[in-house]
Amino acid sequence: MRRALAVLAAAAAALLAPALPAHAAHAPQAAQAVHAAQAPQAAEAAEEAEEEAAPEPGAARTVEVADAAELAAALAGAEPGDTISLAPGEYAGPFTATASGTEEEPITLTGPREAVLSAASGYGLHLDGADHWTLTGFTVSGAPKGIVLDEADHVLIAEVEVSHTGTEAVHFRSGSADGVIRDSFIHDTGLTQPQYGEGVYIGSAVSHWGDFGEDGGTGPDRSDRVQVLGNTFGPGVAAEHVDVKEGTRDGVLRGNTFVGDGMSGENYADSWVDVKGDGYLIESNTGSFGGEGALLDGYQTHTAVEGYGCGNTFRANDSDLGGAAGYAIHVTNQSRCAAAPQVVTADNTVTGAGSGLTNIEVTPADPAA
Ligand SMILES: [Ca+2]
Ligand SMILES: [Ca+2]
Repeated sequence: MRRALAVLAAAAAALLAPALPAHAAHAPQAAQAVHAAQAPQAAEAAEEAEEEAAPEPGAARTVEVADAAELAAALAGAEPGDTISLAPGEYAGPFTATASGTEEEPITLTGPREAVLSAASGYGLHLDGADHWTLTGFTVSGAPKGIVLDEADHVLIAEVEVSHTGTEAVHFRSGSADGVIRDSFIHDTGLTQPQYGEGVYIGSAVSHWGDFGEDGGTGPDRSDRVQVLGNTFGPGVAAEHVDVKEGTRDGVLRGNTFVGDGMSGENYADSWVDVKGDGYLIESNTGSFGGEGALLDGYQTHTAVEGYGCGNTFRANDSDLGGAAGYAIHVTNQSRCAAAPQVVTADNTVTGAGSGLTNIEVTPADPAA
């Protein structure tokens, strides 16, 4: 309603606008009179009306939706503090949100696992410039891409299930910083393009910085400080479970479970995690492999762009490579990281790896950690 009024007001303003400069130029007295009439009582009244229109703290709305049209309308009309609540059922998308919440009043989209978003084309759910959202509980299944964030900061994704995607399941892109995905279940990805079937994709490859990078595409995609916590990946994740792209930094991967069966091996996708960003902490994750697929190593680090892919720390990860030929933690670029070497501490464990724990010197575990 408010949106419709705003559109009408904008249309009216557009119609009147051409007349205003002439009016003001040729009738200074009239303009002055209008100004005098409006101030100060009218201005005060307008201010009061504005205050009344703003949602009161604690008076947040809950919008119940039960079909695709209602969900699309709720997303389009979302305001800070809203909770959009999905009933169990099928929601055929694609769906997009562009409104932002605030730090104090995020916008929440929530539902049970039996609320299933899908899309024949595009993304199951696209947060496009939509900051401060919380996504909880529901499922995205059967979409070319699952959940995609562009320029969407401070988004929390919790306890969702994402599966049966054509390419990647969840993508933090176009400088979508300070996001968290936790306690979620991601499996059966890359059904149409296994080489791009990542579980969680952080940032963009250098070949896509032109589309998604900072400074008009001349710099990296700074989807920084993303935290991936306590999720279960696989089986059936066709590319890396977490692909950390060059130019991103300071994220955390902690407490995740990686089940490597179903990895395609295409486009070098042959490890649970691939780290090409900087300053990541990869800690207390558990990985396994039952022999179905192309897993080579558990974790790999790479320098995809000179100067990136360094200063990452691997701590207390347990890796069962199920007879795969590689390392639990394969640091391929230590010689290019003299200023900020990768660190692999002695409390990482490995079984079933043809080459052992790691190819670099292990650092004593911090007894305080
Ligand atoms: Ca990849
Ligand atoms: Ca690889």
